[in-house]
Amino acid sequence: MNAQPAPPADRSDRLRGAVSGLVAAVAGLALAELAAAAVRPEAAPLTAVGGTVVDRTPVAVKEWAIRQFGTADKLVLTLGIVLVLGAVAVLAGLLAVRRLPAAMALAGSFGAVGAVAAVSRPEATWRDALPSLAGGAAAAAVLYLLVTALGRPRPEHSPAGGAWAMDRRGFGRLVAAALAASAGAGLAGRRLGAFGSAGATASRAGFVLPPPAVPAPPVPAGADLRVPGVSRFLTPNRDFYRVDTALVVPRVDADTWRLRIHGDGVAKPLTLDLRELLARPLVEHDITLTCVSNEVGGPYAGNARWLGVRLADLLREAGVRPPSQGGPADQLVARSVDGMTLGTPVEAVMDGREALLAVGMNGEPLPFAHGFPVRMVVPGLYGYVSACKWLRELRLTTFDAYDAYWVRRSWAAQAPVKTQSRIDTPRPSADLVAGPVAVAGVAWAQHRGISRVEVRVDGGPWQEARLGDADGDDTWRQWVWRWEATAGRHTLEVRATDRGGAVQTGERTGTVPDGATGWHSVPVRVA
Ligand SMILES: Nc1nc2c(c(=O)[nH]1)N[C@H]1C(S)=C(S)[C@@H](COP(=O)(O)O)O[C@H]1N2
Ligand SMILES: [Mo]
Repeated sequence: MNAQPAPPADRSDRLRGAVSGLVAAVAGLALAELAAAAVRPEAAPLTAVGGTVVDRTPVAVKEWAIRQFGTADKLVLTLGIVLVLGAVAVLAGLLAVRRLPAAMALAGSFGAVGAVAAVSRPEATWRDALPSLAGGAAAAAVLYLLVTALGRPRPEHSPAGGAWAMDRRGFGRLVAAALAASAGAGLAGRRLGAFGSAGATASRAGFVLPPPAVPAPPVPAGADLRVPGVSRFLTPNRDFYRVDTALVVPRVDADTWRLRIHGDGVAKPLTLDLRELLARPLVEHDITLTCVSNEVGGPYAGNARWLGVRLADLLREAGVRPPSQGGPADQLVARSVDGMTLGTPVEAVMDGREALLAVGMNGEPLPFAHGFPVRMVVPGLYGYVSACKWLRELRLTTFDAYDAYWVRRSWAAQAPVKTQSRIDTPRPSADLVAGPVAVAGVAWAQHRGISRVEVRVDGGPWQEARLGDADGDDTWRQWVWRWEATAGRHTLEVRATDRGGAVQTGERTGTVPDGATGWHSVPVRVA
């Protein structure tokens, strides 16, 4: 405190201070959201700070968060940031009652934190600082208004002797006005945001998938065993898992989209727009996509019918040769519009497998969340080393010369998919009745194929499951095993064998650095 100590704050002062701080924060955020809708969605402070946290979170914490919260991890992250912001807002409000300038400076400096985060995001320009700066200034201004306008010292009316006796009704009105203005700004931001992405939305709505020059054969009738509780053979787009670092889904306008192909050994660099890309023959192919972050038995796997251009053909057109034919580049680095980088072996992309630049997913243009307008899909590789969504650049380089995003965060540079199998039914800890029980699920070993699935009960002998028909080697396979369940507690386990004869290892490892191994095991109770 300074030379003229203010009288001690009483409870209502503190309450008013805390409320003022929170209202100021809400107002600041709302204005920032509105401004971000005008600048670009990624520049919103919560999004920018959230993105920075995502990029800087240690792998162990991130894996823990994915385990705990699954696909809701982004929501949890945003809530966490909101909580921290709320706590600081309350502190700033308490401070404001006694030292208003310091509290305003605190509010402003929080805006500055958002601004620094925003300009440090991939593809950001200095304009990205504006929403946060405006938000910080608005928060400081609202704090000032709330704390001063009704804070005239009126000691004679204040039996408690507090210097900041408050006119409750007036304060309440001011708070209500600030909140109403914030809600208005928030709504306007929404509207403006939708307007900003209207071009992208229209470009997707108007996008008619061209017919494939090479259609995929129909899925064999017996691929889907139709056992209740088992994942459908083709995953509907709305159920397809989503894993990415984007806190706001990029909405790319197909009409202005461009793809650039360049780098080491690219004799003829290319820049293509969508029409030029689609002038090439389109291939349709069924591929199961899996995430390296998937725990044994986890949900991050999906199977879709993709439509796209053969990546190998496009690379050859650009003059690229794979390392086995003397090409200088062994890594293909895909970059997305949101600055994500994924490194794929050039050899794998050009070895004859159906590596695609996909535009279609299960007969629809890619959903925005899955990479509209163009993404990569490569059979046999985990998503983080192959499946770049919202693709915008392909650069040829070497693994020695460049580490992609996840490789800088302790994941392996090379990550072929590991053979895995999952029990979809019965669910863990299910209560069953003695008698026949269908134990069933899926197994995958993309680009090698699945030749056998076995199940065992309580560590007993392995028993062969019946397989669904194979739809090529790049997709998962369903399996079912009929169990004569007996009363008691039991543990079911599953393992798969690929077409090369390699049996899925039972050794339990975590997801880092190149994918989990071990057998999925499900405890059940039989009455
Ligand atoms: N631009 C971009 N592409 C990305 C990612 C990402 O974070 N950003 N995540 C990758 C990862 S880790 C996986 S597993 C797949 C998931 O694709 P999906 O969300 O369509 O299932 O996308 C890949 N492509
Ligand atoms: Mo992933």
